[in-house]
Amino acid sequence: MGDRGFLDWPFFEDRHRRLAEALEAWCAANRDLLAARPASLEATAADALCRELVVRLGADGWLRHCVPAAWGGAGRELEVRSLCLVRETLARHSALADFAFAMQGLGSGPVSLFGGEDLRSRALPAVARGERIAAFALSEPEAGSDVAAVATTATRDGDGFVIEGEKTWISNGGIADHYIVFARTGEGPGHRGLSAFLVEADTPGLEIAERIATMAPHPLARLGLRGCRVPADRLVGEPGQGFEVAMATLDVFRPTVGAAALGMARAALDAALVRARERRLFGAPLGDLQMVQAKLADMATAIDAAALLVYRAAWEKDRGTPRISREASMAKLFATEAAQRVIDEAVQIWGGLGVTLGSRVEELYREIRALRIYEGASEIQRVVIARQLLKTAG
Ligand code: COS
Repeated sequence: MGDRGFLDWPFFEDRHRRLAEALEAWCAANRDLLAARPASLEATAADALCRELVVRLGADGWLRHCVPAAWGGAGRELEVRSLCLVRETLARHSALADFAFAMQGLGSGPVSLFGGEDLRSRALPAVARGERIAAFALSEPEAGSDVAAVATTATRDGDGFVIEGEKTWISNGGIADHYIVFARTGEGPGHRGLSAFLVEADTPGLEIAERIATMAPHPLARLGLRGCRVPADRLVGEPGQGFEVAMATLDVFRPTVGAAALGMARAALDAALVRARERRLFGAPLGDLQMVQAKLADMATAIDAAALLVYRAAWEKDRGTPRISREASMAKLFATEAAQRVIDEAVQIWGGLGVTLGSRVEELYREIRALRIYEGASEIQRVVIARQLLKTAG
């Protein structure tokens, strides 16, 4: 199971340790579900498994960590340490289980953080039970990293809004029951003129224009929004508050991406240690070679450093710091980049078997890659960190 010593760190309380232990036991009891993989690299290959994971994670109470207690959740507020522990643990066993969990959080986070009472009651309890699949629709063909450039429009029309535009690389696209859509409402220029809406998947005018296949299959799509009419009560937050809704949601969820990377890196180190002890080379275990020892030492050090940054960011948010953009960006940047290197070294230690399709480290090698891109590419995290440094230095 690898090193669990980090749970003794002062970032955690006993309830976090109990959570990690209980989820580990659940993972052991659900080994077959977590070992299941999509049958192919087709764009829709992961849909059925993803749906099943949402149902099971919901039925067994894990999705309660994605919403606040007043709407069927576990904690009074979204608790970043719990989100991180769940993502780290699930990702160590199954990237798709982690994905299914994470999207319930990201795709409902704007409603938890900014939604009115009615919207929260409409969406959150069902998300927590795994009866409503959630999605976060921010990126567009010409606006992924530059959120202020969102071109999709939402125009006032009577007592509602009409949305026109296109969204792409939308996780859970094709299987979601609702999408949190960010669109331009024009209260001001650039980032000052965006708003967020909860759009039900069956709203006329919302179409799945294309399903997108990736190197590590999960449900993903391009959406068309053509004359898509939504009532005004589906606004998440105030008109013109959309940029802040997106950024504040990402502040909560970026550390959790780091946590997922951490889980995958731990899985890779565990696999590398098995190989280093069992494989014999030049008449001795592979792990007797100093070059292999150096790799293992660097992998373990990177994992601890990533864990410190991830749980520092989570703890900082949980103790009430309103903006943790710098800490969240550092956690995501470092943990995802480190995990990529750790997994690459695990592939190297496994040699030919490491690149053989279907081996655990080959799978991790494909699965980690997107984490350096989604929810803000590594380059964007560096922008956030550097801007804050320059601002505070001034
Ligand atoms: N919480 C609340 N407000 C925030 C915020 C946060 N975390 N981050 C920024 N803001 C506010 C700023 O304070 C600023 O407010 P004022 O207008 O009052 O000054 C405003 O939002 C604009 O901020 P900024 O000037 O930093 O905006 P930019 O347009 O320069 O964009 C980046 C900043 C690039 C960091 C942002 O667009 C970003 O994070 N991009 C990546 C998005 C992403 O993750 N995409 C992937 C899609 S989701 S899978």
